Amino acid sequence: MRGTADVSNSKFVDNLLDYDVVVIGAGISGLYQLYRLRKAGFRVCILERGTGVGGTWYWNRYPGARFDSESYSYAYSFSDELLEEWDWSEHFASQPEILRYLEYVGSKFDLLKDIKFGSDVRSATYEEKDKHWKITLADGMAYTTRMLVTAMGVLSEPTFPNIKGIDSFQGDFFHTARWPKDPVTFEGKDVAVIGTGASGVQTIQEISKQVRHLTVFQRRPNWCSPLNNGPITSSEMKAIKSDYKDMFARCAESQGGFIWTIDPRGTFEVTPEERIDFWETLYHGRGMNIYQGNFRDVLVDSRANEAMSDFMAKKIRTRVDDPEIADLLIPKDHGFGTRRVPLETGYYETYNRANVDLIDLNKTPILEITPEGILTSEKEHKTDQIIYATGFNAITGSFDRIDIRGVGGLTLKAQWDRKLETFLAVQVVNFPNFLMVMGPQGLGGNHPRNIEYNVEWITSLLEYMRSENLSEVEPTSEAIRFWSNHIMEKSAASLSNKVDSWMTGVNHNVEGKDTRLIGARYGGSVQSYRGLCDSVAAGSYKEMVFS
Ligand code: N01
Repeated sequence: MRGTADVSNSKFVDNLLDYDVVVIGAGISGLYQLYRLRKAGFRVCILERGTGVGGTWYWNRYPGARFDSESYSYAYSFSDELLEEWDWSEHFASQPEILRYLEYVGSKFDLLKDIKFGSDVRSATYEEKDKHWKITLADGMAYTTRMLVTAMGVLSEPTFPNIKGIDSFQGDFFHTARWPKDPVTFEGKDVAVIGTGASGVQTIQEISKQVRHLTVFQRRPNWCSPLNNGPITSSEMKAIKSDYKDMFARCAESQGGFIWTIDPRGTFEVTPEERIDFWETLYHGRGMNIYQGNFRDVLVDSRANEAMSDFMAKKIRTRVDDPEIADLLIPKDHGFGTRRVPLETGYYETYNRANVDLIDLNKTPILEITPEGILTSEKEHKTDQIIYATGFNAITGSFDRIDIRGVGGLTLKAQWDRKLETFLAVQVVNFPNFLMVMGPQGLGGNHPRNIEYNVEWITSLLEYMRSENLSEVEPTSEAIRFWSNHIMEKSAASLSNKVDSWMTGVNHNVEGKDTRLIGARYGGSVQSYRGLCDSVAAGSYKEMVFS
């Protein structure tokens, strides 16, 4: 225990504090965390930087933004009433529909009254003597709270490329993750897009139909696979509703929390004809089945991965008319599924359009952004607008922008710069009463499924502390070591750990993030993660120190 073990006098609820719990972020995580904690009787509020709910789906309102997991599997499951009331219009809902859904959730559960919008949290300091957090906003407002829960998302700090002259551009420019609320007009415009990750792909395929001319600046192509979206008829929605219970159970049993389950067969355990037939079925099936429902060895065995990548390369060649352009769109530096697979609708055919050009930045790198466009080593590409689809300071970026100080004034950034370590992706040593929904070293996969689990686990911990009259919690160093080792074991086999991507913590636009961070995410299955978290709770949290 830290300090005086005056357990008998300490109470979780301290009326001198503004809150029992402050949650940062009103996205899918924060909204549910607020709902749960309020239901459990805690004094809780959300501090949210935006002016509305939605988090990811509030900020990423770029053209073409939509779910690429099935809408019904990627929404909340906690309320039967909500499941019954809400009808999805498409298998993969677009951003406006998703935002409407989250706004509906906010109103239905009367959450808005406890959300302080426009709250840009700049610092959070743990005041050891009083065992509470002091949180300060950009406008100078300050709050005190016993517990601080971050619900800030894994991908919420957008990054612009560090290219010379970026501020000199005189036209309109946008980042996909900071898209304006007012409509942007593309008609009659020459537009440049930098970045070909999942956001770039969705944007490019959408706006290519509207712009006068589109120039795509590609550094590394990704393996994209068809989304195969479609409307949901009322009878389909009825069937989906009647299957919700089983569907969520299937998600909980899958590797990543998706409705797709990895096929137990090995790639070379079937005949070549069966293999191709299977891949054809996946390619023409919906969403992530090709990524999450493929042969068991595709993401862990190089030979299997190469065969799958060859299949995907052939698909690109058949869909893109110009063989040289097709070749540019085929990844050479990584195999299928080792970086996040963007899901597309006519993306490859975009490059058959007369108004679209693809620039290979490996051959002709960008030298600078000029007032009128983008200067590569070959020429200046004049343009009216630039769209940066250049990704995020992922995983730790949302923490880095806040001055978070734990025991002895140590900053979280300094601690994580030395070594990224957490316990169960929820807690950090030296940072008492600090809890994270979907923190670093946590599960990727189907976020809403994992968010709901995380939120419920955190709520149970706080209820336990209240019932035991405990006012402070922190993980032990042994627990942290255990989790780090466990992360390494679980990630060892995955081919994606050998590849640079946001999932391995790499972002060349952010100082200090240019090397792979093995263990930034949990490589085990949903069951394995939940099993461990459940056993910690069942064992009365003996991996933590309380006071
Ligand atoms: O970001 P990214 P994103 N010069 O980091 C390029 C989720 N998501 O926003 O690959 C030139 O993947 C960079 O090039 P390279 C999903 O999990 C979900 O697209 O580093 N180019 C890359 O092409 C996804 O994985 C949905 O060589 C530069 C791109 O910018 C995650 O969000 C939709 C550059 C960044 O790609 C992130 O996706 C969208 C530079 N200086 C996203 N810097 C759903 O549908 C960067 N790039 C749910």
